[in-house]
Amino acid sequence: MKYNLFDAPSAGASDREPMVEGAVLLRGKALAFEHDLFSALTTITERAPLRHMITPGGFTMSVAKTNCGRAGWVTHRAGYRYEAFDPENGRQWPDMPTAFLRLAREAASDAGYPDFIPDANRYVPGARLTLHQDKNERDFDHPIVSVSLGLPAVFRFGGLKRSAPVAKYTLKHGDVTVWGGASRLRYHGVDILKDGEHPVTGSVRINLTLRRAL
Ligand code: MD6
Ligand code: FE
Repeated sequence: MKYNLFDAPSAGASDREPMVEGAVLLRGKALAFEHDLFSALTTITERAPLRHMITPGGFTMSVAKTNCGRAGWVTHRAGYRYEAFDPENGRQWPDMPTAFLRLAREAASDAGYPDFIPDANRYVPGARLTLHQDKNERDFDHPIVSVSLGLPAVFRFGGLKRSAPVAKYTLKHGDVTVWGGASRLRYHGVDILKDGEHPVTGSVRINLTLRRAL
């Protein structure tokens, strides 16, 4: 097909990078929400501090996590699960902030998943995440919306088997990835974070993973 001015992607559309069927990378999508996201994060971590969870196998996770919303992801001797209460203090997780809800909904809808309402999230300064599937949620019809803030990280996006080849994407401050549909159970991970200094977050990367858990 002949390419002309009228087929050229608009400024907005060019910020949308398809990854594989069902998955897109929305560059800079979170920037408009930056201020509200960070003030909400402060409120959450005051009530539910970041902590290094212990895996069922007895290892301390290099990533520090916390949760908000009705369902918080926790590790447990028997595995991983979502729970309404913070095991550290027995209180409910802090409410899901409106800014998280709005961003999750907008990003999911940009990616072709309308009416997405997240009810759990966790966020993680530093460290690395080995290749894994997000599969502790009840219903895989809902996509995962993942927001990157602060230092850049190399995100690996693989296939439905751990051994499948992976594509690598450098995720920067404000980038949002959405994966659902045919890509919902793809293996993914984050390489060891390189040292650096970001004007907004300092020496860390923060990731908000917004999902419908229940
Ligand atoms: C990321 N995060 O940090 C990708 N998955 O860009 C994840 O894959 C992830 O942060 C499950 C739970 C928390 C996460
Ligand atoms: Fe994940």
